Amino acid sequence: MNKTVEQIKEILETETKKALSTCTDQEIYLALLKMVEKESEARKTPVKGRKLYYISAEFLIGKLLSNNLINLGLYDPVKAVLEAAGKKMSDIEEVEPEPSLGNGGLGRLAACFLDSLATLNLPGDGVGLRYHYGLFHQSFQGGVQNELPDPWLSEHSWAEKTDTVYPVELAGRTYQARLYKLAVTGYEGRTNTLNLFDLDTIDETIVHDGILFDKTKIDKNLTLFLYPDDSDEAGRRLRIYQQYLMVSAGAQLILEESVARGCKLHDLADYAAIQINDTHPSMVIPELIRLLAKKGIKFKEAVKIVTDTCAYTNHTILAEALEKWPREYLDDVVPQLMPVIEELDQLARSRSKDEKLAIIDKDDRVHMAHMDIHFTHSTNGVAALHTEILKESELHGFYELYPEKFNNKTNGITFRRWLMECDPLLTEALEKWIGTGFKKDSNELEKLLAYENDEKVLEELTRIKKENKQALADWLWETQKVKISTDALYDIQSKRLHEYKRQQLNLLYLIHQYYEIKAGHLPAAPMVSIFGAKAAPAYIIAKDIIHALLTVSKVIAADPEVSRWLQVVFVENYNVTAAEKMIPACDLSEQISLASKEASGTGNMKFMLNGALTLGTMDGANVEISEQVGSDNIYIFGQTSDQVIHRYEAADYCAKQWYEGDPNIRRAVDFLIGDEMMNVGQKENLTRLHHELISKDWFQTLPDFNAYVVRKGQALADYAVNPVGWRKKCLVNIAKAGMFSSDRTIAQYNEEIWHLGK
Ligand code: 26Q
Repeated sequence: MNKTVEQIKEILETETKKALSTCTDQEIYLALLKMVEKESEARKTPVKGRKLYYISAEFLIGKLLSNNLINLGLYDPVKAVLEAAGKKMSDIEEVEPEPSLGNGGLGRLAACFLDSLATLNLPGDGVGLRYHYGLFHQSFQGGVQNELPDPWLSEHSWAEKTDTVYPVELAGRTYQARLYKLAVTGYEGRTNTLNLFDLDTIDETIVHDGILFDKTKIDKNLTLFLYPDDSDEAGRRLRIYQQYLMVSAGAQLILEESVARGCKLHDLADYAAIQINDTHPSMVIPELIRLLAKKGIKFKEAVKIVTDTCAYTNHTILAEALEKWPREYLDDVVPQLMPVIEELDQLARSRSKDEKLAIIDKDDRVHMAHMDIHFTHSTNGVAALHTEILKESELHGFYELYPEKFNNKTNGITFRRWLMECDPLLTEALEKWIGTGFKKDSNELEKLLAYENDEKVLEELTRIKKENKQALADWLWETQKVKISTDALYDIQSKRLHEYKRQQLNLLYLIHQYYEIKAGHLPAAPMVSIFGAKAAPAYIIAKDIIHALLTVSKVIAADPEVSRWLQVVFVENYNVTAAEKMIPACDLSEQISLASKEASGTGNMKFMLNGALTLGTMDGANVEISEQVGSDNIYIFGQTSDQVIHRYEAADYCAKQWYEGDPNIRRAVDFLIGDEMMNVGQKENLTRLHHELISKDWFQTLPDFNAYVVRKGQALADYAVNPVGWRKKCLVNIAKAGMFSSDRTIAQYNEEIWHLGK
C-alpha cells in the first residue's frame, strides 16, 4: 500500500523528533534514508529456483535517494510533505554524496541492470567491491585535469555493514572480506541486494598528494580506490588483489546461499546463474572449481558445473583493454589458483590446437577472456554490430569452435533514472499524452507517434527542452560560474575521454568553425558545445585533448566575433549527477567513435530518450538507433566498420597524407600550435597532440573530418531553418527509444541465458 502524505510526515517527524520545518536538510536526508530502508526491506521476498549473481568490478549506481523514492512510489508524496514544510527536494538531494563506483559505461550498465532485475521481479543480486573512493574527483587547474579522492562513505550510507566475513587468501596471507549489503529497489517491484566486499583494515590516511598512496600495503589499500592507476607494476598487481578478493568472497557467498536453499553443489546451476561482467571477475571460474574440488567434487565435474553456471559478457574489442596477466603476477598473488588455471589450459588445448585460443600463451600470459569463453556456456556482445565483429574477426576462432555459445544482448538503460528522474517535465507531458504504461512497458512510447503532426505537442516539446536548457545553464552558473546562452543549439559529447571516442574530432570541428566565423561564413544558428569527460590519470594524450579543448574554449570566449556564435564549455567532474542535468538539455548528441570501436554506447540511448538527435558514426548501438528512427531522424557520417577493419588489415592509413593533402584539415590541425592557442595554453601538451594527430592518429580522425563538418552543418541548418521539422525528429526519437530500455535487455538475458526462478 502506498503511503499517504500524512503518514510520511509522521514517520519523518518521529525519526527527526521535531517539526520538519525546523529540520536541517541533513536531518531530513537521514530520516528519508531510514524510511526508504524500512520500505525496501518489506519488499524482500524469498527466492525459488535459480538466482542470478551479477559479478562486476564496477557498479556506477549514482545517488540513490530520489531513485529509491521513485521506485517505491514515495517520490510525489515526499515532495509534497517537504514543500509543505518549506523544503525543496533538490536541496535534500544535494546532501547525498554520489557513489561513483565505476568508470563509465560498463559500471553504469551494471547499475541499470540491477534496477531492471528488481523491477521485473527477478531474483538477481550484484557482487562487487566497496571502494572507499570511487572514480577520482576531477577539477581543472591551469587548463589541465587535476585528480582528487572522491569520498562517498559516511557513518550513514546506503551500504549496511553485516557480520558476515569470508576468509580470502592473497599471496599466502589470509584476509577477512567483510560483506556490506545495499538494497536495490525495483520500480513497483521486489528488493534485491548489491553485495559489496571490503576489508576492515583499510586506511584512508595513506592517501597523499591527490590520489597517490603506497601500493604495496595491501591490508591498508586493497579497496581504497576504484581501479588504481595501472600504469606501473604495483598498480597492476593491486588489480589482481582486488579482483581475487571480489571473486573469492563472492564465490563463497554464492555457494553458502545456494546450499542454504537446498543445493547439493552437483546441482549448483539449478540454484545460481553467474554473469561475469567483462574479464575483471574471470577468476571466479577457477576459484569456484577450486572450492568445489575442496568439497570432494572431481575436476571434470567441477568444470561442467561451473560452465553451466557461468556466462560471460564482452564489452570491448580494443586489444589493450583485454586482460592478459603475466603468469608471474598470478603465481605471486593467487598461487592456489594456478594449478586450476593450468589444468584448464590443458583442457582448452585438447579442444583446439589453435595457439590463439590457448589460456596461457607462449609468453606465459594468462588470457582471461579465453578462459571465459572456454568455460562458460554463453558469450555475449553488447550490440548487434559488436557481436558480429566478435564472431567474424576478434573472436572468430572461438566462434568456429563454439558457435552455439555466441549471442547478442543489445544494451539498455533504465527509464526510471534516465527519464522519470532526470526529466520530470517530459515524463509529465508523456503521461498526459500516452498514459503511464510506458514506465513498465517501454514500447508504449510508440503511442507518441500519433502526435507527430500535432502542433501543440511539438510546441510543448520545444518548451520543455528550453526549460531543461535553462536548468542546465543555471546549474553551470552555480557550480562553475560559467554563463551560457539558452538561445542556442546544445551540442553535447559526454563520456570517458578516449582517443577511439574521438573528442579530438569534435575539437578539430570547433577550430574549423572558428576560422569559418572569422571569415564571415556564419553558421545557421548559435551553438553551445558542451563536454563532460574524465581522462585516466596516466593517459597522456587523453589529458592533452582535455587541455586543447579547455584552451580552445578560452580562445573563443575571448573573441566576441566568434563567441556570439560558438561557446565551448567543459563540465568539471562529469558523473551520474552531472549526466542527469546535461542529458535532458541536449539537442544534438555526439556519438562519433571510429566505427567498429565502440562496443555499444549507452549515453547514445539516454540522449535519444530525452529527445536529442544523434550525430554519429555507424558504430555500436548507433546502428540500431538508426534502424529504429530511420535515416531522416539521425545524422550519420563517416567510414563504416567494414572500411575501418579493412584499412587496419591493410595497415595503409597514413595520417600525414590526409594532413598534407587537405588544406582544411591542415588549417585545423596547425591551429593547435598557432599563436592563438600557444598564448593561452601549454606548449608541451599542444605540440604533443599536434604531433600525435599527424604522425599516428590511431583512430583515423582525419579521414572522417570533412564528412563530420558537413553533417554537423546540416544538423545546425535543420535546427535553425525548420524548427518544426526538427521537433518532429525529436518526437520520433523519443517514441522509438522503447527497445533501449534495460527491461528489454534483462528480459532477453533471462529468456536466453539465465532462466531465473521468481
Ligand atoms: C582493463 C585492464 C586494466 C585496467 C583497466 C581495464 C578496464 C577498465 C574498465 C577495461 C575496461 C573498462 C571499462 C569498459 C567499458 O566501460 N566499456 C563500455 O561498456 C559499455 C557497456 O557495455 C559499452 O556501452 C561501451 O561501448 C564500452 O566502451
